[in-house]
Amino acid sequence: MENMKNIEELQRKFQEKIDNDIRIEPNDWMPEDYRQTLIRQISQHAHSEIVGMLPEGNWITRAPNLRRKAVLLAKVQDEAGHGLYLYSACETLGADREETIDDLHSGKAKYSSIFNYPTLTWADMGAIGWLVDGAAIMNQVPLCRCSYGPYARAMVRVCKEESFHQRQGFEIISKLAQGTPVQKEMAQDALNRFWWPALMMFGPNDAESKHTKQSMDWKIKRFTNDELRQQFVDVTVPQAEMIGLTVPDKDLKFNEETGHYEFGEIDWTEFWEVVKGNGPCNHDRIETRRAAKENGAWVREAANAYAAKKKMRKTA
Ligand code: BYC
Repeated sequence: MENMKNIEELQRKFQEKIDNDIRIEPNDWMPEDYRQTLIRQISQHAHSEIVGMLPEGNWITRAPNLRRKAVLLAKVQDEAGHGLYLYSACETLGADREETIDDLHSGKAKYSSIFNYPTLTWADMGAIGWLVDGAAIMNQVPLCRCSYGPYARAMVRVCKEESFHQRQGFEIISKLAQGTPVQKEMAQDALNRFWWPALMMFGPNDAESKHTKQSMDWKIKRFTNDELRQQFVDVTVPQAEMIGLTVPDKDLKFNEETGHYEFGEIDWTEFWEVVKGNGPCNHDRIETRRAAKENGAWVREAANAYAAKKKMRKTA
């Protein structure tokens, strides 16, 4: 009885903090479901950053000039950094980093569907920066106000870097769109292939999203999947028009009354197939990550041996 009362009191204090927009910190009491929801979302987010290095990493050796190569290299390194902050944020909730990564490698854990599409041409580097990082910013800026402190703070830096990424992508795609007819065709083809997968990044429709309601109540999510998707479309369509590219959606039209673009139906069958592991690159992405872990085993062993030796010397 005493224990029940205690939990009710903790629950009340937790809710009071949420209601007053006071951050929940790692040592604060939190409901187990809140903790598990955060571990799920933050670890999936971390995996997305890490797997997200692969499609662009594929073009580092083939960037068209030194400047482009240096910028792309820096961007891919930033994604690695984002993954590491996020794994750390996840550890503050009591998750074991190695187990989390093993879940990715065994196919148990999800990561963003977008990274299961191939990068076929240099224009895809433009499309990814512009659309994928653009969608990531739209989703992540509100996460800077997430109720869990370490996640919210990690997002502040991540968003600053993502906006540089978005701009570098937009610069690549707009240069190509203003280039030779072949370059313009390449830019249009990249937009055609990445437009719909970028819209899918925001997750299922609100009616199908099983976590949104609870995550909004806990102020983990501040907007629904459909609200963010709409914001992204509203911002991105005029950018495409400005650089002379056509968004591949015959149903796209601006509604003067609502002030929003109406857009066509997303192919949800394709989305769920990719999420289930049946996208064009799912197998390849996971195999690459697994191989990276195996090939790096000697580095971890050497680092551990060095740390142990240092400790022994200190205690001797
Ligand atoms: N792909 O109830 P829902 C980046 C899953 S950017 C795969 O709406 P929630 C980067 C969802 O996990 C990308 N799975 O869930 C950019 C759930 O499955 P579980 C990463 C998806 O959590 C450039 C189920 O579907 N960004 O990193 O309320 C370069 C039902 O969905 C997807 C983030 O992770 C998807 N697109 O909302 C490099 C942002 N969508 O867990 C890197 C943080 C949904 O029940 N995450 N699912 O098995 C979020 O904001 C939210 O988790 C989501 C989904 C909006 C993604």
